[in-house]
Amino acid sequence: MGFFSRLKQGLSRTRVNLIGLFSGGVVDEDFFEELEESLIAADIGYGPTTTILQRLRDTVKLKGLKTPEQVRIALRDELERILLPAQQPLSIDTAKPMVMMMAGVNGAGKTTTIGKMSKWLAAQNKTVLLAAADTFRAAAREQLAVWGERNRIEVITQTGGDPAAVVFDAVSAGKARGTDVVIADTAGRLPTQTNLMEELGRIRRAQGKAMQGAPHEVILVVDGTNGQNALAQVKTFDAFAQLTGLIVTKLDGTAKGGVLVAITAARADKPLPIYFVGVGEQIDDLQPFNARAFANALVGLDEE
Ligand SMILES: Nc1nc2c(ncn2[C@@H]2O[C@H](COP(=O)(O)OP(=O)(O)O)[C@@H](O)[C@H]2O)c(=O)[nH]1
Ligand SMILES: [Mg+2]
Repeated sequence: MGFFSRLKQGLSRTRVNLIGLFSGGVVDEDFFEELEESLIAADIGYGPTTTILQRLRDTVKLKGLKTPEQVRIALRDELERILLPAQQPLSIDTAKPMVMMMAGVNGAGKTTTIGKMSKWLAAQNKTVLLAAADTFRAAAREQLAVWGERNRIEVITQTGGDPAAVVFDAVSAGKARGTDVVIADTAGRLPTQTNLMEELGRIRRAQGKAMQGAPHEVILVVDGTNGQNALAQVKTFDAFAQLTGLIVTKLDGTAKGGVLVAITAARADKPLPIYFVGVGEQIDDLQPFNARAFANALVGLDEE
């Protein structure tokens, strides 16, 4: 199955809601009410939903749209418009090494995503060094080591070490060796765990001590099934670690997808790139985010 079909399948919860709505009938007040409920149920959130509906009503009037199918396309255009600022490619040639730090709650998919990214980078002939700065659990180090082996990439680790020391070593080694990209894995933490959130700042600064300007990217990995909770994660991780981008995982599961719209709408004044989306546990299940493909999948339209 191709990436787009998997994404569409992943977002089936949302689609089922919306598709039922678009399968017939007339565009009347009941239609808009149902659409409102569906958008909120898809994790888009109350504020963005209100804005979307207002603009859709205007478009319906202005263009004289009559059928739900026409509204479906107008909704797709509206979702694409909101999502477009988040479509920005990850540039890896801005520094050498380009240093990337991954953060997020436990189980978000940080380590898996690093594995997938390593393969993606290797495919572009980039050399990669991984820093196992999730020093809390031995299993976490081993998990990263396995991904490293699979991609023939070295992992800098330290048994029971201090995560700040691990990233310092890794960035220094990357600099000395002329590595293209250094990726630091970090332990999962909740926005409410203030000490751990502050530690993230410390890990961040240790990279800057090893190389001026590092880390060049601080990426929050968000579990797409976390719904509106993802908004709180973005806010707190940004406050403590100055995020430069997002990766949203697990869009192949029960995720309702609308959270990407909610996040992007909330950050309209300061757009945060969504570099990649994860659509499975396999190494190829990571793809650059595309606003139009995503909007199409959300409303159940085939790719154009
Ligand atoms: N279905 C699905 N599972 C994923 C995806 N990304 C990660 N996972 C799974 O989520 C679980 C936690 O992932 P892990 O990388 O260990 O999370 P971490 O704690 O943030 O490092 C593992 O079982 C992964 O296989 C994804 O895109 N789709
Ligand atoms: Mg991990």
